[in-house]
Amino acid sequence: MAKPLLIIGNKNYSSWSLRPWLALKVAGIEFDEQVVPLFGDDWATRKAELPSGTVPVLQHDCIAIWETLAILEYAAETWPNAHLWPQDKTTRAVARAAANEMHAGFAKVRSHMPMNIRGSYPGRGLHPGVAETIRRIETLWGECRARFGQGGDFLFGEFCIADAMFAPVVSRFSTYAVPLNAVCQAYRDAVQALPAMQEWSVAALAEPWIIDEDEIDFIEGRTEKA
Ligand SMILES: N[C@@H](CCC(=O)N[C@@H](CS)C(=O)NCC(=O)O)C(=O)O
Repeated sequence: MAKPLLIIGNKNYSSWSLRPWLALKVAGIEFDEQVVPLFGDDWATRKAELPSGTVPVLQHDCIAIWETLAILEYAAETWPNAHLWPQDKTTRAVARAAANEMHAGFAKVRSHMPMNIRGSYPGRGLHPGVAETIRRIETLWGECRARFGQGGDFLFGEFCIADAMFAPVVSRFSTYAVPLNAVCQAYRDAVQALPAMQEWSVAALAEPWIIDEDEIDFIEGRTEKA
C-alpha cells in the first residue's frame, strides 16, 4: 500500500493538524508530511490548492480527504490492526461521542486559549464561560477514565482517536497552566509524555513563524498586529 501524505499547518498553532498526525504516529502508520505555513506570504495560493481551504488533508490512493474526523475514520478503516477505535462496541460509541463533542464544541476554550506550544501563559485566557467549558472537559475525561480507562493511561485505556482529538486541549492546558483535578492531570501528563507528542512539540519550537491572531496578547488586545 502506498504511503499516505498528510498536509498540515504550523505545528506550533495548528490544533486540527496535530490530531491526525498524532494518531498516525502513535499507531505506527508510516506517512509523509508536508507543512503549509498558515497565513504566510503565499497562503492564498496554498489555500486554493486545499479541498476546503483548510488543513489537515490526507492524500492517499488518489483521494484527498479533508476534515479531521473523516481522516481519522479513514485511517481506522484502512489500518484496522492499528485499533484506532476501541474494539468493544459500547466503548467505541462513547469514544466516538467524546471525539464528536470535541470536534463540534468547547468553542470558548478554543477561542480564548489558542494552541501555542512554545507559549507559557499561566492563568491567561480565563474569560467568562471558559471555566465552565473546562469543567465539562474535566467531567468527560473523569467519566471516561473511571468507566473505560482500566486498560491503560488514556481515556479508553489504550490510546485511541478520542485521545488524538483531545491532544490540542491537553497542550492548551499546559500552555495556560490550567489547574486540573488529579485524574485529569494524570491524563494530561500521559498524553504529553507520548514520544509522538514530544516529537511534534520539538518541531513546533523550531518553527520560525508567528501568527499574531493566535497569540494571546493579540487576542486580549495587548499588542497590535506586527
Ligand atoms: N473542520 C476542519 C477544521 C480545519 C481548520 O480550521 N484548520 C485550520 C488550521 S488549524 C485552517 O486550515 N485554517 C485556515 C483558514 O481557515 O483559512 C477539520 O476538522 O479539519
